Amino acid sequence: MAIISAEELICPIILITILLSLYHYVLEPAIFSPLARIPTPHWTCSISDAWILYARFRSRENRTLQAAHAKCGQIIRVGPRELSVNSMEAIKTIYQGGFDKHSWYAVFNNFGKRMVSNVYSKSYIGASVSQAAQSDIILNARLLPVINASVSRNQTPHGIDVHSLFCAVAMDFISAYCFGIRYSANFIQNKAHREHWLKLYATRKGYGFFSQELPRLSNALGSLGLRLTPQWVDIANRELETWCKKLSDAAIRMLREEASELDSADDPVVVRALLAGYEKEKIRGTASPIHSTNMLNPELSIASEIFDHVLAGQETTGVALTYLSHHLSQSLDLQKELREELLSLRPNMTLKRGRMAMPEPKQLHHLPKLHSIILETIRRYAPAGGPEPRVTPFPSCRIGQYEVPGGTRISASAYSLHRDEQAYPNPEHWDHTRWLVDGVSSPGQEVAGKQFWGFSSGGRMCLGSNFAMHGMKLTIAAIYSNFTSHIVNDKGIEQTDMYTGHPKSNALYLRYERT
Ligand code: HEM
Ligand SMILES: *[C@@H]1O[C@H](CO)[C@@H](O)[C@H](O)[C@H]1NC(C)=O
Ligand SMILES: *[C@@H]1O[C@H](CO)[C@@H](O)[C@H](O)[C@H]1NC(C)=O
Ligand SMILES: CC(=O)N[C@H]1CO[C@H](CO)[C@@H](O)[C@@H]1O
Ligand SMILES: CC(=O)N[C@H]1CO[C@H](CO)[C@@H](O)[C@@H]1O
Repeated sequence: MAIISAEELICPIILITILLSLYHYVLEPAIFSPLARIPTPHWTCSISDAWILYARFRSRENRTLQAAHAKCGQIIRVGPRELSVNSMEAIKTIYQGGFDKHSWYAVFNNFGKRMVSNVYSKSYIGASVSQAAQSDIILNARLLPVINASVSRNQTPHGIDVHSLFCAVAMDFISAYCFGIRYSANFIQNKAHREHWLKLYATRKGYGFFSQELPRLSNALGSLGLRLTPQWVDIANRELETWCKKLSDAAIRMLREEASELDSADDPVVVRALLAGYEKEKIRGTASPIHSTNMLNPELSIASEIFDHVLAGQETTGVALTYLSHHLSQSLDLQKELREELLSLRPNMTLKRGRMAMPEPKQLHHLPKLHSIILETIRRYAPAGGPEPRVTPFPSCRIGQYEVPGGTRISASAYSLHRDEQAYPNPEHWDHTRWLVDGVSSPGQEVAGKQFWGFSSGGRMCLGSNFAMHGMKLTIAAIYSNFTSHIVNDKGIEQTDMYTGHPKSNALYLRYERT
């Protein structure tokens, strides 16, 4: 029997390894994979993620993808195992079809989402006495006095930074609904705390790239002691989480100790729903493995679920209110039209001896102009406009004319959908009349008729869409029933190309005037 030398053995192994790698990394993805039939915006896309990662790293993803769709069609391949789509038909398959969220969303927890979706429904919010009482306090006792004071002090050479103020309004609304007004953030009045919080938030936000796009590389380097994300990002994260946990624990304690005698504004609606959800699972003993780890520490699970709501609901809503005010401030005629509509509320929201009446939600949601300017703002400046990645199910599925294997990352983005020329002629132009048919918009019908996707769609769409719409309508109605706004300084108002696109300057300075 011939003895094989080490050399003779190693050579074929190397050769086989090279051939297998060539097949696995080049031939299979570029030629044999079913994905090979799908157009690519760049020749490297079928064998490498470099093209799309580079766009992401440079924060140019939205415009890059939009241009790619314009060039190559509605379904394109942007990486060896990644597609981007830009049609309502594909969206129906993917999002309404319940494809799983990609692990990219690891930043979110969402174990308890199904326990609280009820309290975020439109009918629940509209009927909630607690929400109404909280809105009354936030608008009457916090927001309007701040705006009114900016008028009186005539501190107008600089105006007031409404972007920061609107992020505060959003935080106050969401934290009051979660924790009750007593433990809500009072960012509207407490400017120093607000600015500190927003700074921590901005710190954490800029550093998602490595952990989200290259988790394995990040972890591998991390175990060698090399960090791709600076330590102060972790420190900022810990501080934000600790802040949220403290408020959440306080709300839980309040519920346990004073449950029966709580004021309606103090009721922590979301905490209450989550607590009840965990109690129910404990009794039924039906907890899944994920949930049973949560059961061991429900306080921590509740805080971390709510942390998602706070992070997802604050800047998005703030951005929408900022761009909306920016457009209104450019047209006194539009402000006048809107005010006329607002004055039709019964009772109306004008200030009487320093207070205004709160509107009935039903009436508020039937104001076509108010509805249309909000929709148009979210269309043109989708606050969460970036791709929403999902994963195709195994073994495969059909997207358009293509058979797509399971495990493929696939996304659509509001940024591109909202710029489809067919659905929205002259898409860069902000024009609320797109949503008015014969002067009447049909709240609730917009999704069927148009490519509106600002809150995504399907089972994993935005949890807080109704809450956001409600809060934004109340805020705009309260302000424009009583004040007129003018731009003082809008330098840097252009939106950044990020998952949550905000004004480049992170600011907008307006001056308010009593009407
Ligand atoms: C104008 C304001 C807002 C916009 C434009 C917006 C938009 C979005 C979008 C596009 C998504 C991604 C959905 C997907 O991946 O398919 C999302 C997710 C989410 N949003 Fe909002 N959002 C807003 C306000 C809020 C508010 C006020 C809350 C408060 C509860 C909230 C809570 C969430 C949560 C928890 C998720 C994750 C849902 C899940 O993973 O199942 N959002 N939002
Ligand atoms: C608004 O309501 C007040 C009562 O709160 C009323 O006096 C006033 O006339 C109303 N304004 C308009 C324009 O309807
Ligand atoms: C607005 O400011 C004026 C003083 O300039 C004050 O008399 C009035 O009570 C204030 N209204 C509110 C709602 O704060
Ligand atoms: C304080 C204040 O600005 N009040 C105004 C509220 O709005 C009505 C009409 O829109 C004015 O008449 C009030 O002066
Ligand atoms: C969120 C968003 O719209 N970001 C950017 C997308 O690309 C356009 C066009 O290049 C930019 O102007 C936006 O700021």
